[in-house]
Amino acid sequence: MPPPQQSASGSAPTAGAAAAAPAPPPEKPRPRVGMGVLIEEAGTGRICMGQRLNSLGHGEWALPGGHLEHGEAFEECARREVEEETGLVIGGVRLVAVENVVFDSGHHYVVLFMHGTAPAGSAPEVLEPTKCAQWAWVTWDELRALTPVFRPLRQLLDRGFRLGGGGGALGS
Ligand code: 8DG
Ligand code: MG
Repeated sequence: MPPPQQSASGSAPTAGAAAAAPAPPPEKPRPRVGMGVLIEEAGTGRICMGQRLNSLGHGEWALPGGHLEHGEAFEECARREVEEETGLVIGGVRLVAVENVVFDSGHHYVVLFMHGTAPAGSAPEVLEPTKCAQWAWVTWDELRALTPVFRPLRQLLDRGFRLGGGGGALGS
């Protein structure tokens, strides 16, 4: 039978030994996953746009949205962000486009664009007043003319994206 294992000094290792280990190198920054939701009002086809108060894109017009949370499905994230920010309940949620967005500030996001439908006549509410000044329903032509527009959406529009097809759905 082999002898029982022992440390060189014959005693158990102390907690101090672990503390002396070198610190791991700092992690390289990696892109985050952002989401913008094209909410279409049933019947009118208008889209919900908001004026941002967040530091990134302050004052710019953008879609409701936010960060994909750990373990979250795309559709779940879209419904959650829309409800938290506007109170709207959307259905028929699906992924319609993806953009790779590197902001001038250095932020890097892979942006998922989702589409969903809100019942006719529903009114978006400003539920996070520190993040959004106002919501507005706009036609697709009005949306294309809004300025300034948050970079992810600008990038999507510049690539020729249109609701209901055309323009391609993937950008890099
Ligand atoms: P969260 O922490 O609640 O998830 O985010 P938030 O408080 O809603 O912040 P946000 O700025 O609205 O969204 C987080 C980031 O998501 C934003 O800084 C950049 C990224 N993002 C895109 N595209 C879009 C978009 O079209 N709309 C919104 N709202 N965010 C987007 O990259
Ligand atoms: Mg948001």
